[in-house]
Amino acid sequence: MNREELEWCVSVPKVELHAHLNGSVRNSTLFELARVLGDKGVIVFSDVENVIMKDDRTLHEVFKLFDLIHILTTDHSTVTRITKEVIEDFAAENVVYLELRTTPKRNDSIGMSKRSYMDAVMEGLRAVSSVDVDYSPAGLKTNTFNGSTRKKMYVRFLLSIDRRESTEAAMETVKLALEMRDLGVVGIDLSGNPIVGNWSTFLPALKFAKEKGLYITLHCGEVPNQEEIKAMIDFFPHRIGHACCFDEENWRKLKSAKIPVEICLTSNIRTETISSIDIHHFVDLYKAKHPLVLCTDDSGVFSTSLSREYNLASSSFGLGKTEMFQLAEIAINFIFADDGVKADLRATFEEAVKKLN
Ligand code: 6MZ
Repeated sequence: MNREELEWCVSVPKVELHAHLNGSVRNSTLFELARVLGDKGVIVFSDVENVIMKDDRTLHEVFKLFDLIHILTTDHSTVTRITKEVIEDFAAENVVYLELRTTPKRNDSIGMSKRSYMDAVMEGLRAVSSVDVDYSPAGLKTNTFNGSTRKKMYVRFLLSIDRRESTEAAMETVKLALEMRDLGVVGIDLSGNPIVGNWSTFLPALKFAKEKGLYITLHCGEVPNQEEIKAMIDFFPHRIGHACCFDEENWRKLKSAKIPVEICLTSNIRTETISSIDIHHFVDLYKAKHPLVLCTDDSGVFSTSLSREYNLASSSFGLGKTEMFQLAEIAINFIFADDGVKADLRATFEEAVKKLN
């Protein structure tokens, strides 16, 4: 990786639309948490260390890793800590608009409800100190914003439904999202192990969310389940993630529906969902001018960053600086926020282009 090119990618303002909170935790934080639980005898530290350090994982192994990460992170104070760190890490990458997604978790044994989990997330957001964060759709709530000249970042939340969940649990997540709208929750994501669960289980909750005006993004086509892919496109979500294993017919459908695709290059390669970067569907979508946005997915788990994803796209697909800047800027069109936010972001990019040239 060329250092000068990577630094340039860092300096470009960027929009991140597909980042899972627990997949974006720093390795150093995971080790620290594992050490504490190891000392308490809850886990064996060396086992955890080996699992976290492993570089290439199949998609199946990734979900086993998430179960481990959740053991380390799922109490209120840790959720607050990782939220603060993850937002600050994205800010350091020059991400000017972040949609962070997470699965609200209920754990009766520690008195955690989906709501209290999200309250802990919100506390983490309010604790961010390296940048001013605008997190309210009404533009009213910020951490320190007024009159400040510090760097500013927009943060919005998507609540994830895990494919292991029941219809009732999915519905609870949607109701929670509606309750938390003025705290920056803008939509719903469907994620989790793609070989688990059925589309029909989640459809009632997703339909309800859409009717109530929440934005919807779906993990779609991480495995070649063409029937599900077709049903998902017919649902017409506002965006989809991945889109790796489409047959020709579904590919045509996606393109004519013009549903924006969140592309996660490193994640797809590391999990072997796509066998090699030079056959990645980014190229086809990019050439067709299909709406797409580069994203990290799980920057901690896959040891990447948004700048690295841009750098990888540039080196793999031969895109120059003008194309890369345009790619970053065009992502504004696909965010789940109002025209005021979009206009403000466009102004940020206009300023940046003057400095970069
Ligand atoms: C599908 C994924 C994922 O929600 O606990 N998640 N789901 N495909 C992926 N690609 C590799 N990466 C992450 O963050 C972790 C959760 O996000 C989903 C999984 O459900 C995982 O448990 P949160 O913050």
